[in-house]
Amino acid sequence: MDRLNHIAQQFAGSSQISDIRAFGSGNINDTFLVTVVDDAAPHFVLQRINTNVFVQPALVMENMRIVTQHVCDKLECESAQSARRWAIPRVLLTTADRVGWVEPDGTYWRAISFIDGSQSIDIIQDLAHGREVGYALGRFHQLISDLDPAQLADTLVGFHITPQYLVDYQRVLATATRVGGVDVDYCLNFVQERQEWASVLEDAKSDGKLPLRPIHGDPKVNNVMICTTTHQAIGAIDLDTVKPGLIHYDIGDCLRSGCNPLGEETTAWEQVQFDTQMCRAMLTGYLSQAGGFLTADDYEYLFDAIRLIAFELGLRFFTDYLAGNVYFKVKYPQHNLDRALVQFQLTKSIEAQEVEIRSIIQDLR
Ligand code: GN1
Ligand code: MG
Repeated sequence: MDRLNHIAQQFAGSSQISDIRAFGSGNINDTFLVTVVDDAAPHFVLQRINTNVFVQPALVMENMRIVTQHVCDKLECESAQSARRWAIPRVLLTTADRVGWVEPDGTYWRAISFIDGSQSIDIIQDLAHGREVGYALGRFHQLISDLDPAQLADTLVGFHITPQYLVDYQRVLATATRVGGVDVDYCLNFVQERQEWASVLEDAKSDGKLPLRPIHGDPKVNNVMICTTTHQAIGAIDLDTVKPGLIHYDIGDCLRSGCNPLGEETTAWEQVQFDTQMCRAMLTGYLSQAGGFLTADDYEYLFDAIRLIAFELGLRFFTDYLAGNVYFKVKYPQHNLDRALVQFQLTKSIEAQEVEIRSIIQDLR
């Protein structure tokens, strides 16, 4: 705790720290909420960046700076017309004016502001919450839609490139020792049956149908901050994965997270279903903001995006299980296998409801 206190103090400046506690449910970084004696900004978020995943944390911070600056400038111009509050976390500097703090053991720490009066919710609550989460992604995309993606570094090479995850999977599988058992066999078959189709978005990208744009990268339900009084979405957090990509990764990720009412951590995987009513609510919220810049091709690939990102996350969890849990944090040895089963069941449910999901997309166009 002394050490944590010492690290937090680098970002707290002259404010006195009154509390530090573990915060959120991230699978990669370690996150803490720091409370300080300061009426104007009583909290901030302190994070240890997992440098096994983000090998160049300084570039992550640089992307974050570019995006937050762009959004702040735009919000300032818009503030007269916009009735709704929208906030973006600010990068806090150390007392030496740096964006990060490196400990003697090499760990990399950074701090960002906490959006006051808001909360992060892990599991979707109701249709109104779904619409807000969709709205938040649309608002975020709209705010960065005029930012040149070439300004952003690729801080996580291969992120959301499904064919690359398949290559990694085959490599891990070739030497895996954890093969065997009903669940593993099920997952092996599940992946096998979908290998051919898994390049659908990357093929559309190569064919020039889907352009690279700046994306969030991880717009799951709990990365949308909800106002504690109005219950409206007031910001998108976790900007580590902001980089050039396909907005389809984001849309797929947001929906696979929000349209699974049991949540991604459930152990009742056989009961997992994709909720199409929620899908309609989330897309309605999304398109209210982003509809203006989606092309006909963008719409054409929405269904595939929803199906693919659920499948891809299942594949990533399964691969990590086979590799011995080296990427995602786990609470028990089978955790990543259970998570994979959830995402594969969700994929199956999306596939079974293809006609309905496509007609929702058609309706909202
Ligand atoms: C990871 O760390 P967290 O929870 O914000 C992962 C996402 C997954 C998510 C699943 C950089 O995000 O891609 O969708 O877990 N982030 C990275 O919960 O791999
Ligand atoms: Mg994240």
